[in-house]
This record gives sequence, structure tokens and C-alpha cells, in this order.
Amino acid sequence: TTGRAEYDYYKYHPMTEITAWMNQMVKENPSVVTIADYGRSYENRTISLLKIGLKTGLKKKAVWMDCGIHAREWIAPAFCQYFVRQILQTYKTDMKMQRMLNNMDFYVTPVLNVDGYIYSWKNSTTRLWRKNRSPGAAGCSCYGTDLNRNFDANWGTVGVSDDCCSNIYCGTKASSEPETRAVTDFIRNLKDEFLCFLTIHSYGQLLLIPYGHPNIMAPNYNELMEVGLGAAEAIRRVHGKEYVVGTSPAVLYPNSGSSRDWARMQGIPFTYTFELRDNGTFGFELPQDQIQPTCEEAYSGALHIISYAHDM
Ligand code: ING
Ligand code: ZN
Repeated sequence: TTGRAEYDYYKYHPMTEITAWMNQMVKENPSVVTIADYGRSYENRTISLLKIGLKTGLKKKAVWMDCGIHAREWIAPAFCQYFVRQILQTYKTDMKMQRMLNNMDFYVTPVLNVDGYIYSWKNSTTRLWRKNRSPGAAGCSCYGTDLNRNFDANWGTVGVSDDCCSNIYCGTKASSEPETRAVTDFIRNLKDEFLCFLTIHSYGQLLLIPYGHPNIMAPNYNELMEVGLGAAEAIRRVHGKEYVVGTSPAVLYPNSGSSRDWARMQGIPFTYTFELRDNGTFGFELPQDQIQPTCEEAYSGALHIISYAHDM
């Protein structure tokens, strides 16, 4: 055959390969996939997403998924790529998926924190970098803001640090970071379309619902719990892994400024944080032989949520 080697979904890929993969997806599926460059990182790299959907001429709903908001969580970008591949591989024969692509557009960002991701690939001493790569407040010698503490959702109140050397440094103000603003500007423009907002992290095997702030409760808390528990059951059926469902104060500890809380405050009803494998044995350095099973189970969980939102 003449085609080039198939993309290996069960390996971790550096940013250059992920960017090439995104372009390849568009090229191979021109009527279903488009690419949108919707922001620039602190170091001026392009932030891109793939929009996946069937063209109907009718008004559509939307699903958001971002991966790689934290640099070291390499399984997350691997999952976003698997998710896109699975959708494209199934929709022609799977009528449910075809209906979903008729009624909804999927917006998938494989790597949101591009600067951090590239930095985590640089060498073994930078492998566990979490934040973006902007310099903090004036006079501080450390780099990086925790993008998942930088959103305008009870910003700076709980579960954050104002020490710019901390891994949970929330930045100088809400939305101080260009990566944060890329997401908020994009979503605000299409706000009423979004039904689901799924943000993918590792590790811990959790499905977190809003809110991370301990004093507020999502108006659809019961439904979020119920759908989350259904997703955890769907996950368990694939390889037997147990995922815990709840708000972050209930499950671990409170936090503020997360993208999930911000998305729920914008009115997006089904907002979840996925914490993929594992439970700490390998942590952020999940071996490559766990990419496939992790993606398989998480796909099942994500589809449970998306399918529920689509059908209601
Ligand atoms: N965890 C997320 C973080 O931003 C989170 C979500 C928040 C989990 C609070 C538990 C408690 O910290 C990771 N792994 O990034
Ligand atoms: Zn994370």
C-alpha cells in the first residue's frame, strides 16, 4: 500500500505529532471535521480544536471536551485523540452516533496548555510540570499559573495559592491567562449551544461535578450525580475500574476557579471533570500499556453523559 504508517493511539505523542494528527483528521474527513484556531498561548503558540459534526443546515447543540489543561497529565491528550478517532470510526454504521452528529457538534481540544505540554516533554526534570508557562506576578521568580484555578468562578477564594511558585497558583486575577481566555471567549460566543462540558485530567479515577466551592450547589445537582453514577457504571463494565463520583469538596477537597465550575455558571447543564487512571501507582506517568484500556472505559463513560444530554 501507499499510505503512511497509521497513527499509534496507544503511545504518547509530542505536540508536533498531535498537531500533524489534527491536520490529518481534517484531510481524511473533510465533510465532518474542521479545525479552529481559537487562541494563542503565553508563548504565542496556536491553540486549536477539532469541530466534528454532520452538516444539516439546522441549528445544532454542542459538546465541549478539552484535554491537557495540565501539562503532565499525558493520558488526557491521548484520550481526546482516541475519542475523536472512535467517533469518526463509528458514525457511519452506528445510527445513534450518526444522530448525535446530526444534532450536535463536538468541539475537542486535544491539548489546551500547549506551552506546558511541550515543556513536560523537554526532559526528565520537566516531565511533571503542571501549569502554563507565563511568568507570575511582578517580582516573582517562578513560572506558571494553574489554569484550572484561573477561571472566573469564585476565583481566588479556596483551594488555591497566591504564591506564584505553587502548583495551584491562581494567577494575578481571574482570566489573567491567555489559555483561559481562549476557552471563555470561544464558549461565550456559542454559549446557548453547549449541553456538555467535559474537561479531562488525571489521575484518581473520579468524575467530578460542580461545584468545587463548598458553599454553592448546582441547581441540577441530583441529575448531575445520577448521570455521573451512570457514567461510572458504564466505565466499570469495560475493565472493572471503579470511578468515584461527586463534587471535589465531597470527594477530596474544595477548589475555586476551575473551568468546570465556570462552565456550569455560564449555564451549561452537564459539566464534568474526568480524572482518568490510575489511583497513584504510576500517577501522571501512566505506562503506555494502560492507554488503550483507560481510553476504552473513559469513552464509554463520556458517551453515557453525552448520550443522556442528547436524548433529553
Ligand atoms: N485535578 C483537578 C485539579 O485541578 C480537582 C481537579 C480539584 C480534583 C480539586 C480534586 C480536588 O486539581 C487534577 N489532577 O488536576
Ligand atoms: Zn489536572
